Amino acid sequence: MRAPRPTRRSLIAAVSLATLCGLTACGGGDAAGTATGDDAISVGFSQLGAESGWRTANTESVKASLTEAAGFDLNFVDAQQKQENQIKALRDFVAQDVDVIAFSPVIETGWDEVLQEIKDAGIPVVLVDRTVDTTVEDPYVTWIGADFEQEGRTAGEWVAENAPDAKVFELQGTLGSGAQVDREKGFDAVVGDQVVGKASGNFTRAEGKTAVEAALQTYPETDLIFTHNDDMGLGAVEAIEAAGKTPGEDVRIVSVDGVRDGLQALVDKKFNYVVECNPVFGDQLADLVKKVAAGEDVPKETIVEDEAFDQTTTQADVDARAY
Ligand code: GZL
Repeated sequence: MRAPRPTRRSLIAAVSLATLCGLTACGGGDAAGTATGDDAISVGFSQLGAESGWRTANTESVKASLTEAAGFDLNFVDAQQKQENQIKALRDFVAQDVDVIAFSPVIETGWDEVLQEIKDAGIPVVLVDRTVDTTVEDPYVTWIGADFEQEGRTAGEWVAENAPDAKVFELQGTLGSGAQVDREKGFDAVVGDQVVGKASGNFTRAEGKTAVEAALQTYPETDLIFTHNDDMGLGAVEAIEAAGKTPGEDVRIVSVDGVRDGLQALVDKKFNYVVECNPVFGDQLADLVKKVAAGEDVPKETIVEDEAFDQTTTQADVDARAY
């Protein structure tokens, strides 16, 4: 294990400054500012998986922004929703001595050892999307993502307003993930007394369908499902229809994400309300990574703005969606 290198950031800052001088005063490099070879900011990115439309859109946004032309050397690794794969990738990034490590932790806990190893190596961490719960002091420089608890509250407020007598089944995301923990916290704070049962669909369509097939047997009084993401909600639609019921009517559906398929379900009257969780923040991430690599100050957190959609959403709105 190498001793911590407190001057790492100043070293990167010096290299960045030299590169800038090279590009301006000495005519070195590419006039467009494309980093060449050693000047590029090497980024190790551990993406948790490809479990949902949201994740796919997020990955596309990250890859579209952290490009070679923009000055990055991106090593992007998909963990197939397995924490052990993320931990291996993070250790590989340390061995590669990347300039910055970015990752979206599949669950909040279990990162203490590897985060300490990264800290000891003097590599700054940018936390993306999901959150961590760790004993490591000051484990990351900055986090960019959505306010999951507010998303849950917004969904709960719609239910309180539009379905105050509903018997709610809560279809939860990956148990122990920041998105699941905080969406549940926000929703239950508003209408927890209406929740008759909960189960996880692990943020996937197939597991969401399976969970709702069981829920409709266990909680036959269910007439509203709060799903932590659109993909599980679309699985719920299949389960509700298989049970001979009409989604959006017999069993209303309140969802989170706002991917195109989720908004299409709104237009098709199978979803009733969708709280957006915007995955397209690659440009903001790229800006944060550049500043972190240069040792510049960055905010501890950047909240990605969300909105919400009801059944007044039109087909034109859906067709115009970026993701
Ligand atoms: C939210 C993100 C969640 C999405 C799901 O920012 O972490 O993970 O809501 C995805 O679709 O699986």
